[in-house]
Amino acid sequence: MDNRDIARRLRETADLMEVAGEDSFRIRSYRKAADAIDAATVPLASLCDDPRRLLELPGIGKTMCGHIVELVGSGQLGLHQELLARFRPGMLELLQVSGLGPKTVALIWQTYNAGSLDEVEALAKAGKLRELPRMGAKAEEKILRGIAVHRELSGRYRRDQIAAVIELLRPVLSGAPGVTQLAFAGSYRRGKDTVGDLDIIASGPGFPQQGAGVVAAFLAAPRVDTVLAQGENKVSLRLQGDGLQVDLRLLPPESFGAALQYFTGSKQHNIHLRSRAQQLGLKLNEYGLLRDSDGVMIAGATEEDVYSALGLDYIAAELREDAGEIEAAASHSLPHLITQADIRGDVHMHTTASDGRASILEMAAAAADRGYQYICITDHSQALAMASGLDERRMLEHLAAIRRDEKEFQASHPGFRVFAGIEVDILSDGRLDMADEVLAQLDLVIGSIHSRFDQSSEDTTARILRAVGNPHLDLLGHPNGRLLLRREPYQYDFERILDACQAAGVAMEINASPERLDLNDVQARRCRERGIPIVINTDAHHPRHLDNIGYGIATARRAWLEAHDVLNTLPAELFLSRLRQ
Ligand code: DGT
Ligand code: CA
Ligand code: CA
Ligand code: ZN
Repeated sequence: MDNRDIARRLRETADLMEVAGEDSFRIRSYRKAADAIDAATVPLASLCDDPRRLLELPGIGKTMCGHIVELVGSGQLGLHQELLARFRPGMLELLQVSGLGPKTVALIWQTYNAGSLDEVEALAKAGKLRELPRMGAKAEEKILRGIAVHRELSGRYRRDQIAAVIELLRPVLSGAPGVTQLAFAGSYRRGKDTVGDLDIIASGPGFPQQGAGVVAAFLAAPRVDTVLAQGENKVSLRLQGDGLQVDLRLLPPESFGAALQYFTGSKQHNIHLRSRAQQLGLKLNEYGLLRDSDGVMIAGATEEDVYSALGLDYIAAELREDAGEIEAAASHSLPHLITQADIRGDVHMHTTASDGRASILEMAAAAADRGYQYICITDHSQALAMASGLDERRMLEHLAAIRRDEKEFQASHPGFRVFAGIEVDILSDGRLDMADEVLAQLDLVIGSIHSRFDQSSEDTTARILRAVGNPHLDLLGHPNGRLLLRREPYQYDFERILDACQAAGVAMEINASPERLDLNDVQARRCRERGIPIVINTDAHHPRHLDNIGYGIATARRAWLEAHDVLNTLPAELFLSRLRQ
């Protein structure tokens, strides 16, 4: 059980206690402990042998210490199970619906004895929720929308969750008897921001008949919960914890490329490709590309062979959505997609000056280790009090510290630039949360929305337009404010914002955090078409978050972006000169 799981279980316990109407002081101690665990830098499981070390963490007292030891030891928490037994199993899912906090859930439970998604949805549709105290037709409608969104999102997973599973399975499968090639396909390989299930292709001589070894290794892999299906060339499993489904398919080496192509999809891309094959007198399936006339296989071992035999340039997996890529491959006009190696600097990150975990110098060192030539430090402004955002006085001190630390860092890393910037809040009326005189002294000003997500589309559009109108703003940070699988984007007129950005020379961010991926692929492609520059940032709050850049690159590739569409592929001085003048 990792820190994230422990924190989640404690938060769920707090929510369930709240529904049960327990003491608010006690409830708060569970939430505080969960926050402390999220912030902890060591795995708690490693401290459980010596519980005194657990007690040293802020916010962890005797009770929490006991809970953590219990969770790490047994994977369960008695109190959590007791509470759940009092309600319905669906209660936890209900609590995840946006617009349904523990207080509302408690009220619904006490009044109607309803505790599942279906029950609450039925009540809302019957107009029963608006009759409750402090509720109304609007709140009821919001709950209905929340339930619909939840249904749509549940059963999907963020890319970092899938990456963790791949890290677990790759060594198990690649080391299994007979395996010569292994690939992770499906929507994950296409770089989609969320993934429904994980598709794996394994090949080796004589597979699938000779594949018993890899099937055995798969079944014995860590985290396997149940076997959903097992056939001659396919095994499907469900994993413990998040319930992810994983499909493994076995094929002989001569079919590996065709299978990888087929199971990478997308379905629409495959349908288009098959019809092209038919026109050429060929037949394409997961085993190979065959000649209609005599059934002879003309390609199949590699994807390159398959595309080439269809008269197409190789199409990168991220482009395979039937969004013009097949036509472009036929006319040799595919984009030369950006790669991670093109990125020369990361210019959105936080330090201990606001809510980051590391110092300026530690972030610089981590970036230099990753081969970058520059970074920009962009801590929060004061409106984000929770993140101890900076006011003007503290920003000026921080600016001086950044300039000092840059000099110090350059002694060991000549030429490395540490730019000074800010992620300034765009206030609800569109003003920036920092005096212009201070913004004027910074190298980069990122404007982001962190509050009042509920404004109307008109108000949010006006809000962002006013922010873009501030001559100091260089970049719009995570322009949709979505949190994948948790919070919907705020609504606004995207095209009008693009008009304004284009006129003012303001760039748009692809925030590479796997919880955001914001801009999304479709919007970023629109920016490329409009000539609006993109910056890909990790928004790191910890040195290791710098590794998230790959998620942003995948989104950029899905958006058909080339290196020259992205400002932070430029050397430091050119990067600065290309920001809004
Ligand atoms: P997901 O898992 O919902 O995020 O999306 P995918 O794209 O990974 O979809 P999945 O797992 O159902 O199937 C993997 C790939 O297999 C899919 O991208 C294309 C291929 N595939 C699956 N079913 C069909 C089908 O009925 N026709 C065709 N042409 N391809 C299919
Ligand atoms: Ca899939
Ligand atoms: Ca699948
Ligand atoms: Zn932000």
